[in-house]
Amino acid sequence: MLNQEVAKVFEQIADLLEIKGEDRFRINSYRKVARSLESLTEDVGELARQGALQKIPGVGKGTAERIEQYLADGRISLHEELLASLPEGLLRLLAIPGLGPKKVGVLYHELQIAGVADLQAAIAAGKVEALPGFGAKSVQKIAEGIEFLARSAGRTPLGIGRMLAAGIREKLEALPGVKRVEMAGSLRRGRETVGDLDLLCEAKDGAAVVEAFTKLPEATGVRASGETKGSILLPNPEGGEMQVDLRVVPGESFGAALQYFTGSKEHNVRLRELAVRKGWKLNEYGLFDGDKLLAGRDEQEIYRRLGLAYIPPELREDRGEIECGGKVPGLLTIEDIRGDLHMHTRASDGLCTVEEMAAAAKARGYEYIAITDHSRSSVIANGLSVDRLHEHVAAVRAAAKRIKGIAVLAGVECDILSDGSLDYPEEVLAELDWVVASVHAAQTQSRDRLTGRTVDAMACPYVHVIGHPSGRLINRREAMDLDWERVFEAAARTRTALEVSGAWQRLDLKDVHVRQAMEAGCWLCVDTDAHAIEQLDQMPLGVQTARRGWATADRVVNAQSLPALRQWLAAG
Ligand code: DGT
Ligand code: CA
Ligand code: CA
Ligand code: ZN
Repeated sequence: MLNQEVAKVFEQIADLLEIKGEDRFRINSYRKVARSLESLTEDVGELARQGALQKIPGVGKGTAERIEQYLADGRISLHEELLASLPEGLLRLLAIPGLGPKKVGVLYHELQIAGVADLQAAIAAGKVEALPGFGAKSVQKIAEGIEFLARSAGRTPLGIGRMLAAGIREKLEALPGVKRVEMAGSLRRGRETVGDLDLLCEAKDGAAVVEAFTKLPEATGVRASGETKGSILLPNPEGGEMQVDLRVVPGESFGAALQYFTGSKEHNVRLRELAVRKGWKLNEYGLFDGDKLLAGRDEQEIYRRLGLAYIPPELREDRGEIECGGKVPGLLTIEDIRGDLHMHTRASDGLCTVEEMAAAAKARGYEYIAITDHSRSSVIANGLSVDRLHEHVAAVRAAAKRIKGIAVLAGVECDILSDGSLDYPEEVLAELDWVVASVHAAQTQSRDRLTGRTVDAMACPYVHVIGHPSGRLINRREAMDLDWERVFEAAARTRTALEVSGAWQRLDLKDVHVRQAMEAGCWLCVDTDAHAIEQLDQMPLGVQTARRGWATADRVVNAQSLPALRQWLAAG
């Protein structure tokens, strides 16, 4: 479906019109179309074929023609005209947290600012502060936003990296003579962002594989091409290009190469030291005693010969995994996951029905799910009033009775309001099977207030888990400034689980916070926050993040059987 793609173009048209200072009505009409397309469940292409585009809320004759143009040519003239009429750098300004199209327009018209460098110079010269609608505080935020962007520059969220790598991997696997293809590097370790994509291929004729690799139609450039390695560039949906490194090795050294190219560099340094201490040598071809190959075909064998248990890729960061001999008993695996306890339906901002979500979860082998739509204060997410919540809960319970083979818990994702109170009274929350409490607004309060809000929410006996506890969006929005020690202490004391969201934009808690939460004795809940059935497949991202924080299955609520989960709930 092209729905999201077309929605993005309309969103950008609205942004560009707003930068130009066009009238509000026109800007809003394009934004409305973008919103409708985002939440549309039918395929926009299908609607166009039926001549039914004008059924989409906000779409009139002119807009329908623009959508048709996009479907036919992959472009919209108005969009291209707007892009051509403004400096390219203005769009990059929009990515800065704290800067919207309206402010970008003011910067452009008043100070002729056309890109990030201009903006930095103008801030340094004190010119931005003096503009109407800016002020010292908002300029400070913008300056921090620029720094934040610079720090994340060049790294891409893991979820996007995995998607791109999976596409290339599939094509390589189909080539003649290719035995297998594995992901390596930060991608395999499950780091939250990746700098490039590393793939390793087993084949005899390296040159032929590399040649086919460099000729892939999606490659927009070739960085290197040789007998055993090649490097290409792919268009990155996050902007710019993404480098993919491929190495081709024979079977007898595949395990050694996989170990070497998985990294991390720091982990590998420690491993080589262990080898040297035994008088051996470790490199990408194998583990050697003089000329004698001790291990090379099999990655596990390398760890075994070095006197270690097999160290899972997620732990290979030199964060103590070597010291403990590679043993983390009970480390969470994807097979441990029994259910998904955070997802949305059409009742709020999801795209599917309760039945569709339940059937999809059942197909994924789950024992249970919780339906957790938004609460009333999340207005843009179509949050539920108390009356609508009651109706929805009745509908979820009725659906749960009809659907066999999976338990469906009636839950909610309840906003933690700016004063630390919850978006529903306690007696309403008490009726639900499962309550996720999340901060969705006022995320820039002081550390003390933000921490207090989260801690207050955990004190409510009907709150089972804190959703995306840090509120960060990878490469987009910084985490809230929380006193994590206080958060973990309260979570452990009140037995409130902390979410490890597998949603690719979030991965929240992040790995190091998972580790601290584990040390503090907290419970975790690894879930997906799915807004559509395909997003249930983000669970491995959450599991990898939890593993990077050394999470064990015995402390993950949704790694418990349904009876054990019910006991956990009953224990209060
Ligand atoms: P990234 O791409 O920045 O997200 O991080 P990585 O870990 O994927 O790093 P990358 O792509 O530069 O290299 C992949 C792995 O290959 C790395 O984790 C360890 C190994 N490697 C690469 N270059 C070196 C090196 O110069 N020395 C050592 N010991 N290992 C290296
Ligand atoms: Ca890499
Ligand atoms: Ca690389
Ligand atoms: Zn949610």
